[in-house]
Amino acid sequence: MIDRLDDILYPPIEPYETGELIVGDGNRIHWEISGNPEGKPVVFLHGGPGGGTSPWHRRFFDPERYKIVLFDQRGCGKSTPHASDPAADLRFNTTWHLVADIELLRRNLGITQWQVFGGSWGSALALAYAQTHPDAVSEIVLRGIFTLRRHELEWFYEGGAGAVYPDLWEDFIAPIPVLERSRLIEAYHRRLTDPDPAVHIPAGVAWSKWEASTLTLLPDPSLVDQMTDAAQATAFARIENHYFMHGGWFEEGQLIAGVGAIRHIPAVIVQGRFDMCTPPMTAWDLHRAWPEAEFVMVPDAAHAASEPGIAAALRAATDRFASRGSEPVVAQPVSVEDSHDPALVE
Ligand code: STX
Repeated sequence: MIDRLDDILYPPIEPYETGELIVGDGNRIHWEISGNPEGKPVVFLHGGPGGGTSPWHRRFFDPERYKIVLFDQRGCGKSTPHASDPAADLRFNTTWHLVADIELLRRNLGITQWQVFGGSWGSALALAYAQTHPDAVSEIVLRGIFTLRRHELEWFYEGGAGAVYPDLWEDFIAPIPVLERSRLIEAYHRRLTDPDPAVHIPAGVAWSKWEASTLTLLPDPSLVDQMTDAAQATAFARIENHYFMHGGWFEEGQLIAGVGAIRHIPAVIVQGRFDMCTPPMTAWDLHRAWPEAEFVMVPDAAHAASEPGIAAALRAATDRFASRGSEPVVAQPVSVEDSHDPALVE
């Protein structure tokens, strides 16, 4: 599927620098930088949570014009401890830990302001980060909008999307006894936290397979294979389920209610019409609350960033923003004589 993107995205590149950020609570965050060291900074926020970054994620950005930062959020990808390890403690893995990690990474890399690019869970994290640290954000590019409201979680994990994929839904509920099926996120939580691999691995694989098989408009066996590898699937399912058990540690509707803090930041919202994972209702609600952000509904796409129409819209957004200068927001000393602002004179 990704080879089909060769005409849409930038060519593959390698990072020029990588590192591990020690963020506390025993966690180490793996990060990398590619593109132009003098370019406009952008941070890529991956999905899931628990999905990790992939080399092709660098390809949404012009490597001549962007300094491209990718990192794996707590517990996944190359970050440690990996959540597939039953000893990994998820208590220190919450949205607000990740928001703090992003800010620590920005400061450690000596970046004043960066573009924030995130899809799916990455869109929720981008909104949470930008609303907490608006001065650190130059532009926002979002796709497949997900804000973890109760009805969004219920749509995908408690039955809604099963109306479109009844065959795959049967496989998703198969590990859960009939009497527990009225609360599937909780039933999965019990299995994913069970120390016995004979319990948590099949649960992790079934959870991840449901997601992997429903993200694209047309089946993508390579995505399903990659996401159902036992360690990857266990970590992904454990982290996602942990976040969803807690509603992402958001007040219901918090991310959409909070757009007032970021309305002044240039932004693009890209949404696939046939997104079964995060259906367009949420992108629409965000668009209504934030009409200043450019809104792009892709008519022939589902959820994944690898959907050709979505990838093209994302690249168009980053290309357009590449020519915006990143204005330093460091406060300049102002002397009283220079100032014509009466508030500063008094
Ligand atoms: N989870 C949606 C999400 O963020 C509810 C997501 N789903 N799969 C992915 O992300 C990857 C393809 C990045 C693994």
